[in-house]
Amino acid sequence: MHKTFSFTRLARACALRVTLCLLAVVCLARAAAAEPAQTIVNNGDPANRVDIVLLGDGYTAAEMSKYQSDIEEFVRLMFEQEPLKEYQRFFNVHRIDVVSAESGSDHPELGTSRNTAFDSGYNCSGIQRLICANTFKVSNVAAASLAPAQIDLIILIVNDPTYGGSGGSIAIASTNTAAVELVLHESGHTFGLLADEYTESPPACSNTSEPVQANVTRQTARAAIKWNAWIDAPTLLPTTSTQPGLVGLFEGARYCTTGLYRPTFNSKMRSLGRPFEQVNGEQLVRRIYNRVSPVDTFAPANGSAIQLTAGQAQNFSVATPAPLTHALAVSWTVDGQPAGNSTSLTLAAGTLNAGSHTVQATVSDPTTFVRSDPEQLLTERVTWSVNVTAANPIDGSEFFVAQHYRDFLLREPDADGLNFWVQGIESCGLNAGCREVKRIDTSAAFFLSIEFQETGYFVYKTYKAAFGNLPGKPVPVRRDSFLGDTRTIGSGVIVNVGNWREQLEANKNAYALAFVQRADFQTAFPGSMTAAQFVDKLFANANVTPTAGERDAALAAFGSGRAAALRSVAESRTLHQLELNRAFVLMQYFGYLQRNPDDAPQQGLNFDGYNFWLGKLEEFGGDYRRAEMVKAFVTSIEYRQRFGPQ
Ligand SMILES: [Ca+2]
Ligand SMILES: [Ca+2]
Ligand SMILES: [Zn+2]
Repeated sequence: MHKTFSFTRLARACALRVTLCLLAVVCLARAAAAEPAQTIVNNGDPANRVDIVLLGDGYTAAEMSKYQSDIEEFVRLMFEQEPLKEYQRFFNVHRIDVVSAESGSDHPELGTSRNTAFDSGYNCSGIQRLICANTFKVSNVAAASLAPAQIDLIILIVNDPTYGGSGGSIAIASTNTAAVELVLHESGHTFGLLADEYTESPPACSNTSEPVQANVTRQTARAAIKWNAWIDAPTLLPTTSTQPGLVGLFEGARYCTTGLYRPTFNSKMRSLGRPFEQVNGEQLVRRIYNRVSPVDTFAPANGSAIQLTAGQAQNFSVATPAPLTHALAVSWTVDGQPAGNSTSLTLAAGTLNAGSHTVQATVSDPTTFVRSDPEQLLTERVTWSVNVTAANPIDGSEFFVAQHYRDFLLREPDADGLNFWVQGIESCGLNAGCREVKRIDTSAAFFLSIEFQETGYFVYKTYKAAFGNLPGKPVPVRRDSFLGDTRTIGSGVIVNVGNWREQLEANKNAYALAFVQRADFQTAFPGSMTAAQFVDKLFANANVTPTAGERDAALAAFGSGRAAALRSVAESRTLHQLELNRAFVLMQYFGYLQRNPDDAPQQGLNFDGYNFWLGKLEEFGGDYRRAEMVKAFVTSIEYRQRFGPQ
């Protein structure tokens, strides 16, 4: 039940607050003793809640149970109204039990007085319904009985059913239930920093500058009105409608009949018994968030960077206060990428590259009570920095890629190339499946690269043509020979850098020239051989039936010398295709495992492993992905143990 009271009485009650404060300051009170205190509504840590403190005046020892039920009824009525209803869990309520010698309150207008704890009395300054009390004593008792964080708003309940009360730093209300309205209106001033919306003065009208309060303006242009977000396009400005709850621009506010405007035709800041309405409600929610962070707690506690090793998982969480009918929104990012919307996030460090990462939780209130939040009071961010150390450095993208340059191209990476391949893997973000595929493709790309095909594979094919497979083995070259020769050919060559083609060509020519002068080559290919004998023996060693064009090309090259003919055969298309899968498998051993296929730890020191993978690769037509060959090598214990614990 609410009554509507005259504007004049409200105006004078508000104006008198100033006088009451001055009186309080000059009253020197003795240090108050602590009184029994009860937390009757506990919604969380007072550090992040608005704490209302209620005290009573004029309650005798015999009336303490009435006091308790009066307080409960007062709190119930207070939180019946929006936006306090929706945000009631953002408040704690504490009751301090102070016993008065006598029951009731002073009524000077009736000539009655009572001996009470806080000296309350009606007819303050000659206004019958204005109740004053020793507010200095009230705040001293509160300060002595509760912790500072538990005291955000103080309300004194006077044990007298006659309607009355007052505002100010401490709100005062009688037990008349209509007094709740007065306290809510006064809290609109003290807590919500809202202006009166009525026109009666005193105080004197002042409309020459823009008011600071959220609910009064002198602006009439739609875009300049501070509550513009609430005004529907069809609403005419200034607004003359009397429709309740319609937001517009209503002339007459803050003691002025003209020149200042209010958001609605009527509201609790204009007359008691009305709702706060949208614009005042929005401001009250912002003011609640001015005291209450959208983040109650978060874990891990922020401090120095969180240290993780690859493979470890770390849980992050935030706890938020809970409005009555909706939840706060949580969104997570990892390195700026969306990572979830629940109140917790499990970060699997295995999906992160070694190095620094940022995890952030953004908590905000999507409430329809607030349309404008310029200070971002309804949003809070928590940021963690996470430092991931690869348990095995090969799990780090940069290390992994750089190692491929060393293992397959036998050189340190160039910056552009390294960056290209690392970015390729990192573009997967946290997607573990994507990262695995990219790592495998990146790895295979080194075998398939022009640089490797023109150096390492050229060496392989040269050996194959010159001598065929090694005696009793399915491969033509041992790793130590291969490495030395590949270094020679690759010397000074970085594909796409400088005159790499000319350098490569010169290296290959020099290599072939030196190769045909080797003693073992000269023994196998006596100088007396004709061009046809020479060329046919090379193709035969390679187990290749050349096309007519390939044989003609090799014979023609012989005219320039035996080295040119060797190159011609080694680089023939048929030989290239025939040996590709075999060389691919052999290079897995040379590059990843740094050994020959039949070296320890190969069981039996044979080519069973090599033959197995060659069979797989051929079964899948050379598709290393479906054969899962590269994957098997890069995830093998033997490979990983080269770099760290597996
Ligand atoms: Ca508090
Ligand atoms: Ca008294
Ligand atoms: Zn007021």
